[in-house]
Amino acid sequence: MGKIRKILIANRGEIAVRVIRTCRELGIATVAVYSEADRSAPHVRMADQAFCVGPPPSRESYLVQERILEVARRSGADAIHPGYGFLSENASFVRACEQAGITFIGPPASAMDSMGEKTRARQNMIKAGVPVVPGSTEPFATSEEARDYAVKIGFPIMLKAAGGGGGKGMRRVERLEDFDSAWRGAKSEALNAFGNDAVYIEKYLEKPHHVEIQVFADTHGTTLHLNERECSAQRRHQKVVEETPSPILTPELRAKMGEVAVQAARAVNYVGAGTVEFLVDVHRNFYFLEMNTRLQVEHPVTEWVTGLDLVAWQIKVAEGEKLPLTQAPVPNGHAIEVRVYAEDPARNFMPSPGRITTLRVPGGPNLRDDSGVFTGYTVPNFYDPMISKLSVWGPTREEAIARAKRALDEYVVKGITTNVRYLHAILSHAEFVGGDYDTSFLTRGHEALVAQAEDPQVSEAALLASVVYAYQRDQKRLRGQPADTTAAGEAGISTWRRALRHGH
Ligand code: MV4
Repeated sequence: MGKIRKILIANRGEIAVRVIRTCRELGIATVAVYSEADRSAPHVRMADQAFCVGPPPSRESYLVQERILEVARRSGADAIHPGYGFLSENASFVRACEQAGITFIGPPASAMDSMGEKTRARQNMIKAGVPVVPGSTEPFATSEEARDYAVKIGFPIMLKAAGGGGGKGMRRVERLEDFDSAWRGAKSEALNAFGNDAVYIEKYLEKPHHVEIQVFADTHGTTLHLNERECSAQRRHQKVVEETPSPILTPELRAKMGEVAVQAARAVNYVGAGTVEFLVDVHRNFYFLEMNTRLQVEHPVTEWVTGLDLVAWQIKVAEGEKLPLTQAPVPNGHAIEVRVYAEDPARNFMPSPGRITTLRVPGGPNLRDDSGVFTGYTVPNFYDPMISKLSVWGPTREEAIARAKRALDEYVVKGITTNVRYLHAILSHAEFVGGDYDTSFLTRGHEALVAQAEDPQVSEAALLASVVYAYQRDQKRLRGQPADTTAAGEAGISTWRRALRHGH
């Protein structure tokens, strides 16, 4: 507690840059850590000091607690901001910081313990009166017991790893005949991913929405929520597009879910920024899924509609300040974030690391580019290939979608392949535009979205036809005659004008 003067950012990429920016605004000095693959990374250039913490693999650098703490001590940092991923939800790291007398900017270790394991979290939430997906609260000792329980609650069911999240060790089981092989599969995958083969059972929810509530708590007894984020546009359990408000929430449901999320946070004595994830079913029942005890990737959309700097408030709460509000703010307008990845949608989203030879990022009003790259930068292949987050604000959802599409059109990235066109295709898809898209949207829409993401192939004949069309149209206009335009003709023109802008 007390004023923080120097923060070590135990992360890389766009989130390290994001945290450094706020520190600079608050007059707080910054210390970057980096692996040998990140010597020329933007966060290293932006921080006041930077220290190498090891070779490229994160297990040998960003994840080595002792190295990070040693840099904190050596540089005189009085606090550590963990970002997301890496050590951000590691309770033993929080305890090590405490022992070293360094403030961990995040919740107490005890809150992480309460939420870390899924079966424990479910038990704690039931005690707190928070609705959880119907199912067991303990892992099963034998496949026989598990099978009996599945029969009791009825198929389809979901086998889930108690130790983890993110879809690993998860199996949907439709019929009794499939149970035993699914059980073995879930167990071995769980053991592999989390070193823990404990598996429990939930009732399977059909086509749920993923809606999460941002919560915030200070050390003076205020715990509030900052509304929701709709995160149903996911691919293989990776979020691709996030927005707020959720198009499917009514003010009543928002208030109810917000209240329950605050209850969840209070039950574990939460402090700082956290997120309570819910599944919302077709009847708009909602169920606790898990709590993320960190700042999330998609926090900018919440910042857009609340006007708050969440990183600034994480720091101020860690300094012992009181939150500036005591109740959930009414969301102002609409915000959308898309995640720009160095990956190739046409090649099954294979990562596409390499040197960025040209980079032009979108600009203009109510638009934010949280980026961790620059022209000439080489995207290393050791880490998550997300290179930037584009987020926009608009008074309405419609305007926000139009702005996001306009912004994506302005991107020029050469040297590597990105998912920019794929993102544009999502924002143009009728189901997304309609607003009621569930977690199966990107799987169901896969073919169409990937096809649309292909660079338009302009044949020479089509190009010539389009030029003739444009010439005749413009000649008529110049003579003051009405030009009889056609939709196909106009579309042809925008196709090659767009190709020209992008330097094809
Ligand atoms: C579920 C579910 C349906 N029923 N649980 C996927 C990741 C993990 N965090 C929870 N997940 C799911 N759990 C029950 N009982 C469907 C999913 C799910 C999903 C959830 C959120 C976002 C995207 C998803 C995509 C597929 C499945």
